[in-house]
Amino acid sequence: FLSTAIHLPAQSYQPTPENQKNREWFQDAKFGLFIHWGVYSVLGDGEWVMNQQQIPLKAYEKIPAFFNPTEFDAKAWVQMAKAAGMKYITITSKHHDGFAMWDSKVSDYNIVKRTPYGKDVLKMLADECHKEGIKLFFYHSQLDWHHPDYFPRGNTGGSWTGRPENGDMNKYLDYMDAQLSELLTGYGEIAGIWFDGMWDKKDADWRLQKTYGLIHKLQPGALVGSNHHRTPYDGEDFQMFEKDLPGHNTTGFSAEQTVGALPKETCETINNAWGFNLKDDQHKSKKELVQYLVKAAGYGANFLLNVGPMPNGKIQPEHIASLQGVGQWLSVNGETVYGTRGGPLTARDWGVTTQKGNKVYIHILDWFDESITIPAWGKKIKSAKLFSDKTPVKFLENEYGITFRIPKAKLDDVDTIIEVELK
Ligand code: FHN
Repeated sequence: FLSTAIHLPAQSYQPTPENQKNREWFQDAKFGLFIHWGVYSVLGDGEWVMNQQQIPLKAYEKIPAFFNPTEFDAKAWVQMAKAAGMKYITITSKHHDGFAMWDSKVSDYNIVKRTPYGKDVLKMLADECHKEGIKLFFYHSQLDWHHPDYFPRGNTGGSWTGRPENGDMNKYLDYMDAQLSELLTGYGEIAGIWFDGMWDKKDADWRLQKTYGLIHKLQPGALVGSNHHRTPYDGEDFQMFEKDLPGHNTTGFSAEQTVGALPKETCETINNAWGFNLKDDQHKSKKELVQYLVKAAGYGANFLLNVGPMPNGKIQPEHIASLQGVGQWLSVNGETVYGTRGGPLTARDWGVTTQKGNKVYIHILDWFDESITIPAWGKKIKSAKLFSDKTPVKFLENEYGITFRIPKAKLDDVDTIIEVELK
């Protein structure tokens, strides 16, 4: 996975006005639902199960026959996302196992042809999203453990796979482009394509310009992003930081800073796994989720929060409950997150700032004292109050910074928000 390569892209791509408008929408939206769902869910051991349990291709191909998500209800998923305060959904159209979750015409290795369920879940979800004003992105894996021409396979190959040991990358990329064309022509407006997996073959020619050009030709407004852990390539519309606040690089991935300030997104999962994992009970608390969202906003990034639905099509009840908790918090405090941009102060140990017009929201996430002094940011303050109940907050500006005084009883364990109006 590791890559430290820095490349200087030739910036020839010019986003259309429609695309630029969508970039603004994206940055305002702040919160999205990430969904890892595929035939791997049947085994309840995450989306890497084929690789981690070393299941040969021929054996893995038997799994779709057991995938019958009769409880899948697109409406329930979309309502859950809305109740959580999420503005978009990013779902796995195809993960690394190569299985298409839609009615692909260029491969019968898909949900309609190979499962007893036999229905196109992406179509159902797209229709419901469009009806409900939720935007839909497709996560699409470039790495493919099924297509015979995907070779060599970097650190994910091996003789146990039972796959051919050679292949024509161009043929594979033609296939990938054909599948992307299906997704961008048969499912109405698509908000964007979220790529993942080119880290598997770092030195291959991925023909990115051809693929990105195709996407922008078919849907000029669609935002292209890729989880390649590198500086963005020409033709990308947003930058991803997997499991990392922008620039933090805590997971060992190279999260280089943006060249040319693209909108940013960070993704994290609600427990430890991306795809459904029976043994995973490391569920994040409402507080952790809210604070991650707020921190991301302070960094000017969206938060894409993942759930891995069960093979029956339902989402784990404990995840629904935490999402509802975040939604309740946002229904009260959303004004300090949605439509904001990263605030005038970069992140601090105690929290972050967000900004909208002449208002700055100081989010105190980790602080226990009655007064807090923060660095001044060059603009004079007109007024300060607690966002929660509008109680005026006393403040003092001097050469050491700005000191705010908040009665102890008003400190909120999740987020104490001071709303500051600038002069
Ligand atoms: O390998 C994948 C993983 O399964 C999952 O999809 C995450 C989501 O960001 N991305 C990958 C690794 O970078």
